[in-house]
Amino acid sequence: MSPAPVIGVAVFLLKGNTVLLGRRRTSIGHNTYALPGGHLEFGESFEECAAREVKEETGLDIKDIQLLTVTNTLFSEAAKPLHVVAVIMRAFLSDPDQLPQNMEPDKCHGWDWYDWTNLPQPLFRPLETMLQGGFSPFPTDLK
Ligand code: 8DG
Ligand code: MG
Ligand code: MG
Repeated sequence: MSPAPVIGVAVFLLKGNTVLLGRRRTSIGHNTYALPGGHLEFGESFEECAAREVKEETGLDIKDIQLLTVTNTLFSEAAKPLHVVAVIMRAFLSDPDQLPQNMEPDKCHGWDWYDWTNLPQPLFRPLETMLQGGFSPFPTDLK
């Protein structure tokens, strides 16, 4: 029997016209640039999961956490095929001077801010698909 779809939560952490991305060191999407995020735990709200995963992975504290959209991705080519519905959130730094740290170096090569008009390649496939569809995480008053 196929495994059930899982629920991910990923966060567009915005700073000016940049977003925080990290290059993955994981079987799914190895070496691609992805948002911080992880899997929803039992009983968590999307906002709680976003804040927890960003803190666990980058050490950063975030505020103004909002739901943006969802993605639906099948990684059928993976050694263990995965179907993930990712809840995509937006947030901002609680303290604009706080610097990202690579808290899980076994899972990520490191975090950095990337200009929205000059994103690194290759992007994690769910992210690439969103952007190809014209998605922007920026509030209209910041565009
Ligand atoms: P956890 O054990 O800490 O809960 O999970 P993780 O190791 O941090 O999980 P992850 O692979 O970073 O991400 C969670 C799920 O969300 C995973 O199945 C893939 C999916 N996902 C997307 N888009 C993105 C994205 O841009 N960033 C991240 N981190 N995950 C994403 O569909
Ligand atoms: Mg995680
Ligand atoms: Mg993660």
